Order: sequence, then structure tokens, then C-alpha cells
Amino acid sequence: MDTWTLEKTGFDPADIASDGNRFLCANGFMGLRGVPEEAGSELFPAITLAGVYDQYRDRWREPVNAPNCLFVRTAFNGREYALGPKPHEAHLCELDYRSGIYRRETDFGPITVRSERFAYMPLCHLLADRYQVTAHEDGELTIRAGISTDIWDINGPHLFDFQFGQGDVLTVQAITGQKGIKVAVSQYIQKDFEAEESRIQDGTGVFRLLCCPVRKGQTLTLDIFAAVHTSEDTTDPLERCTHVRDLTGYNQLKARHISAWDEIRERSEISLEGSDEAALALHASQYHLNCVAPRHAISMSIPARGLSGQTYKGAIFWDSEIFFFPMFVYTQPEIARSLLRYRIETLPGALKKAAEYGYRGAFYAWESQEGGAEGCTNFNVVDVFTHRPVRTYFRDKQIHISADIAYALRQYYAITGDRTLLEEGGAKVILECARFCLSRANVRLDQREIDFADVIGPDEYHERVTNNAFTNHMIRSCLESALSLEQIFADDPGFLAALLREMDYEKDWTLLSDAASCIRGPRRKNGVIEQFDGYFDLEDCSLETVRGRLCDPREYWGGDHGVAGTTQIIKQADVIAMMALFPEDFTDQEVAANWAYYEPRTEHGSSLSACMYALTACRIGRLDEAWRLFMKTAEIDVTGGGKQWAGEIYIGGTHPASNGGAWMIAALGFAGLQVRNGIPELHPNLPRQISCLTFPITAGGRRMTVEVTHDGGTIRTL
Ligand code: IFM
Repeated sequence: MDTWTLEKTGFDPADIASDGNRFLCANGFMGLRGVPEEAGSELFPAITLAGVYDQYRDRWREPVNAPNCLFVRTAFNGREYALGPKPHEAHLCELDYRSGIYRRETDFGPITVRSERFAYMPLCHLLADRYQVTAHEDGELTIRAGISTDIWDINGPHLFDFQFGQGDVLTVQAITGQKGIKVAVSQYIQKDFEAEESRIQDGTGVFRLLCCPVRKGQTLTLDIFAAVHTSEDTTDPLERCTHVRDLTGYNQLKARHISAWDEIRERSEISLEGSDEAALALHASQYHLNCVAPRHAISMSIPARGLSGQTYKGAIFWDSEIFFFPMFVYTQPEIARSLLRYRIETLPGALKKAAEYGYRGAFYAWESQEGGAEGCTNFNVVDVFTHRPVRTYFRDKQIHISADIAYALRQYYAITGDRTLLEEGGAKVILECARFCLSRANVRLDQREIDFADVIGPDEYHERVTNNAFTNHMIRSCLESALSLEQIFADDPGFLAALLREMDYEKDWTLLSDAASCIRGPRRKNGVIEQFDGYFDLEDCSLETVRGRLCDPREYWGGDHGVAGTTQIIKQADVIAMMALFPEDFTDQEVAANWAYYEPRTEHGSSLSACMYALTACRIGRLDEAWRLFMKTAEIDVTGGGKQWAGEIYIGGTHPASNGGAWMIAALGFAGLQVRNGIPELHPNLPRQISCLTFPITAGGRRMTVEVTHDGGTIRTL
């Protein structure tokens, strides 16, 4: 079995949305959905831009999709051939996970179209496509290649004032409605055939028409080069886009692209022996997380659905720090650094949000967009019955986000040994997050106890609860991270002293230690931690019972009327996520008792859930379950799994959190990798389905190779 290629035979309109995600090409700057070149908006074509957002009227703010600059559609003897809206059997497509090269071959009868394309990794503004047409009879071909503005937007339109350029390089420049950001794209072609050439410009874009006679058996090749720039990355994006004409040939570009991917894999690839299905799933996961990594930016994070579209408003969630960050910090720490720098740079947004809610310190956006602006609305779900927006409290009450960021900053230092990120704003972020936690605390003076009331933990089906175990634990860790700065900077006490002074922090500093020890610990029953105060009093019924109460499969399980809210059924790992993230704070027996209790009560309705259960399952020897949950996590973007709807909101896309989760299960769970006092160690828990795992890591600035078999594990310094 080829464990490096995702293949699909036949075109099925029912799979359009999901295939666009599964066959994504991306390079951190942009994501090109896996749709055929000839696609109009009905097939959801999108080139989603990282970090460029726009809001149209009062609709949701979301990332901007650039015009489709790889558009090509071919007509033979006057008839245009295009996939959709009907099924088409004579079609196959594939994505090579080694290099992110997408290929398709479609037999339309009189002609066959083949193409191969990629989002160029060495220079993130470029796309390339080799498009070939073979004629099966003599006739007249018309190829329409250009820039289509007929693209997918969920809450658009976002681009206005289009200017079209019809020179040797076709260009389109438009501006976003809200901020007037210029978005420019271009398309340039090289071809191996003579054709009569003209231009057309209509309401759907600007195109060149190439008309020529063809003989039966003849193949025409068009190499298409496209560029995308915005005024966020350069002062004159349109001019920059015209440089596509200077590119050397397709083959050279492709060779450079492949070698860039070879380097990425050399630094991050986990090779797994024993199961081809698992190897394929792991390759898919690693591809999907690596292809959306911001290699081009020193301060940028990754949206929850990567660059596969505008789902979840292209926003940055806790997914970044808790699920994407581990793979990067262990394999490509400069990317982990970029994710955290984004939080450092967006600190002003977090300070502002805290102040708006009447708190001090940094309350990070639950769905963070550029500058840390909160993208999460008060009504984040639409009810499928009434079609009315449902008041949700993610934005106001998921306060663990700030503590999660502090957690990742501390992890970065522990794993890399690099203090500079703390010096360059990271320490300040930790202190502001801790200050927020102090100001958000509900203090019961008579009992010297602190509660965190009216919060939402990772399990979003239970809103506005008190003393969510995960949240309280994370917050305690945040306060301790702030205190740990004293040790980290023990050799440079002046740094911390100056920072505390600058932040007017002296009083907060004196409270930290006391506050950390006063946070209410979780209640327990028979060794099981109560997820929040009163959770055990909720109806204890099965997942199937709750599912059976749904009147519509797309119905939202949480919120005021959700089927899960009054029961112990939870959306995603919560107590178990806490145990996975703080392994040293819980015994094996505690983990085992909680796993046995919570797993059957978890819907795994979020793609963030299964990996936390798999990680903890490794630790307690439930290896068959770890394996099952690993496969569920790793396969998600192979099968196109995961929930597609929350109420009436489309939530499909790729799943970088699961992709990162798969890396975590393999490296931290199966291989049992941990860094203690700066030294990596292995505690292998290899399931019987795997015979060997090998992967590179970087810790303490040194590069190493890890190998784990059923005879044990070794770490070799390179
Ligand atoms: O961050 C998650 C959240 O935990 C569950 N809903 C989806 C978000 C984005 O992945």
C-alpha cells in the first residue's frame, strides 16, 4: 500500500466540500482548496489568505479568499467540459503527502484533462499548475485560462473595486471592504503549442482564450504560474505579482518545492512500521499541519481549520497552544516561536478585552483575529428549528484561554531552554494572564478559598459552570508560571524587577503564591474528579440516550436547549485533558478511574477530544483504546471525518488540532517522550499494531533521533 498518497476515483458532487479540504495544497501564506481548475463557486474554490480578514456588513468577520488565479476550463469543438454538478466516474485525483502535490486526471470523452499543482513552499506567494489536455479525436480546442472572481465566500463578498490587467501577465487587484487592504493576484503561462490568443473580461474575471486545432492523440501543455500578494505584505502588491513572468520553468520550480518539503519532513516526520493504514494517516496529519505552518512570518498563528477555508472565521483558538504547538516545539521550534509571538503581539487586544469585561490583565480572545481582535460573537450558533441565533458564552466565559497561553510559553522554555522569547514579551504575557486570573477570581474570604465561577471549560456543552476542574488547574499553573519567572531569571534579577516595576505589578506579585494555593481543588467521588460543581447531580444517561433525543442530526447539543446540557454527557475531553497536560499531577490510578468514567460519557464532538483520551490511555496501558482513538484522530483528514455542522453553521475543514494530536499520541503517548530538567526521556507504550516508531526531535537546542520498538527506546543525538 502506498502510505504517502491520498487517492480518489470518481467525482461525486456530495463530496465537494469535504474533498476540497482533504486535497488541500497550502504553504502557510495561502491554502488552495482541492477543487478542479475549472470550478465555479458551486464547487467551493478558495485561495484562503492567512491573517487577512474582512467583515461584510453585519456578517461574521472571516479571512479573505483571493480571486482564483489558477482557473482553466477547456472547450472542444465549442463545448466546455467541467466537473459538477453531476457525478463523473472517469475522474481521479490524488495528493502526495510527501510534497503537497495535487494531481487530477479527468476523461471527458473527446478530451482528457490532466493537471499537477502545488502551493510553492520556498516562496509562499506562488502557485504553479501544469495543465495538459489530450484530444481523442481531431477538432478545435479552446482553453480559457485566467483569474476567476467566481469564488466561495461564506460571509462575503469581501473584495471590491476590481481592476483587471490584460497584458502578458493577467492581473486582478481589488480591495477589502472594511480596511481597504489591497489583494492582487496574477497569472502567467508558458505553453508548448501555437494558438490564436485573445483576452476576455466579464463579470466572472479576466481570461486568455487559446484557440487551436488539435489532432487525435495530441497533448497540449500549459504551465501556469500564479502569484498572490496583499498590501499587508508589500507596498505595491500588483507590481509584485507581475514578477511571475520572470520565473524559470515549471520543472525547476517543482524540484525546489520538493526539496523544501524534504527538509520539512527531515525535521518532523514520524515513521511508523507495522500498519500501513496508520502510516498513511500519520503522513496525512503531518502534511496537513506542516502545510499551514507560518514559515514566512515570525509572528503568526494557525486558524482552527487551517487554511482550508473560512470556517470558524479563520480564527486562532487555544488549539494553537495546546494542540499545534507540541509538534512544532519539538520539531521546528521557530514555528512554535511564531505561534507564541502572535500572542505576544496581540497582548494589547487581550488587555482591552479584559478591560471591557471589567477585569485587569490579559483576557485573550476566544477566537482571535489580527491584532488579537475577538472574532467570537455572542451568538455563535444558529438554531436549526427557529433559524435564530443562539446566545453562546464561549467569548465571555472560556477564560482558560489566557492560562493556556501561559502554559505554552512555559513549555517553550522547558523544552527549548531558550529564554529569549520570555525576554521579548513572553514573560509580560504570563504576568498579564496571571493578573487576569487574579482579577477574575471569586474569593471566599471566610474560607480562604478561591472559586472560578461562571466559566466554560473545554466541554462547551456545559456553559457557565463553577470550578471547572480543568480551568482551575490551568489557572493555578498560570500563577505558578508567573512565579517561576523568578527562578528562570535568577541570574538576572534586574530583568524581572524592572518588568514588574514597568507593569506596576508589585502588589499582584505578592498575591500570586497565596492565590495559587487557595484555588479550590476539584471534588472527587470514588476517585473520579467532578468536572465542575454539581456535575455529578446531572442526569447520568448514555450517549445513545442523548443522541436519541435529537430531533435533527444538525442540532446543537449545548446552549440553553441543547440535549446534553442537563446530562453528564460531555462534548470533549475536559478532566482528561487536564490529566493529559499535567501528567505529573495525577497518579496512574487517578487517570485510570477518570478515564473509565468519562470516556463513555464523551461524545468526542470536537476533533480536539480523542487525542487527549488516547494520550492518557497510553499511560494506563489501555493500548487497544489508545490505538482506536489514535486512528480516529490521525485519519480525520484522510476520511473527511469530523462534525460538519454546529446548528446551521458549517464547521467543516481540515483539522490541525487532530493533526497535532496525532503527533502527540505517537511521540508523547506511544513513545512516551518527556523532557525533564531539560533532558528528553522515553517511557514507551507501543500498541501491538506498531513494530517501530522513529522520529526526529529538537530539545535544548540539540537535534536528536528517537527510535522505539517493543524492546525499548533510544534517543540519539545527531
Ligand atoms: O477550540 C475548539 C473548541 O475547543 C471546540 N470547538 C471548536 C474549537 C476550534 O477547534
